[in-house]
Amino acid sequence: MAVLSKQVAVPKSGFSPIPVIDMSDPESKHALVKACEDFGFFKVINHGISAELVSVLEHETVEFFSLPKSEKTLVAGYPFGYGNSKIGRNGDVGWVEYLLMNANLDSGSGPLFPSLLKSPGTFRNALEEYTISVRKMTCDVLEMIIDGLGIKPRNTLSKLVSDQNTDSILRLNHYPPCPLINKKTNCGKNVIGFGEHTDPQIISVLRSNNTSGLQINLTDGSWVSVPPDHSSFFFNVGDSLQVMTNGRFKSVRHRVLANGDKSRVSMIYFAGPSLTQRIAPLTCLMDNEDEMLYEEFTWSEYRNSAYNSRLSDNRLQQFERK
Ligand code: GA4
Repeated sequence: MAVLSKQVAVPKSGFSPIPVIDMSDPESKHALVKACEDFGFFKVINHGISAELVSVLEHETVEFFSLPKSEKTLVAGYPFGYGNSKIGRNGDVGWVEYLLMNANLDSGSGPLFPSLLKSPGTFRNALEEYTISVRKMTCDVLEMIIDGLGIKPRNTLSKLVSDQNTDSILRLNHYPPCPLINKKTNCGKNVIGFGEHTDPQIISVLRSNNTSGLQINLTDGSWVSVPPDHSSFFFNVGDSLQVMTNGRFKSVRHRVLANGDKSRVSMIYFAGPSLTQRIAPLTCLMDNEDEMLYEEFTWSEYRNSAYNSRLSDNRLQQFERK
């Protein structure tokens, strides 16, 4: 029975400050807004995404990363394609290999990343189906946020992500077990899988296997480990949503630490608007006496400036109003 299989919004064991949002409960909208204000981060349960679909995509992802390096590098490229250790083009490195793809299904170009796969196969279908499902869930979450903020229309944010020209990205990450960890020479230091950063887009949606590594930065500057949960999705507020809420929502700094024993596999959907979309505080959220904290910009301007920055840079700083 569906009711019996429903997950309950309580952490399984131990204390974790990560807010848990139950998508089957419309009242979650208040907790959702609070999570975006306090953490810029939350976990979503009862999301309705097929566990079977997720497990097929995870399986295909593991198969892809198991290919010999010579085959994977056939699809290396920038910004989209296979990458190993190097993140972006400004000198950032991490203990990670990845596949970055355009996730705009309406672009008319057919498959997400046509040159990647030799034949239209299970991997491509899983990528497409996963993107469709995650985009739908993202729109539901964004509409719940708008309800929680008490503004109208409901699609104020979701329309940006479902726009025909949405500039969204799908990222598959593989963090192999790192032999440097637990060795005497390492002196117990952390090995960075993916360095600390905020995401430039509106909102990002992460799903991983059950290997730990993800950490978020709290407002007091401390790092908190996010207990992995392969059946849930983790959302983080991006820089663009921080601007659209005039700083009310926090674009959370996060990072991934490498693991000494186990592989971590994650898939992240970065929901971005169209290139021409104007990013500015939503007037319906502003009171008369509120000052705009940011200069307005288009997503294309912000994306260009982000791609010319280093991972850990504070990318919004140059758009702050003096
Ligand atoms: C962070 C969020 C996404 O993973 C990403 C990253 C992008 C990349 O990997 O090429 C960037 C990074 C991300 C922001 C600053 C620049 C660009 C690496 C980097 C050093 C795909 C994105 O959109 O911005």
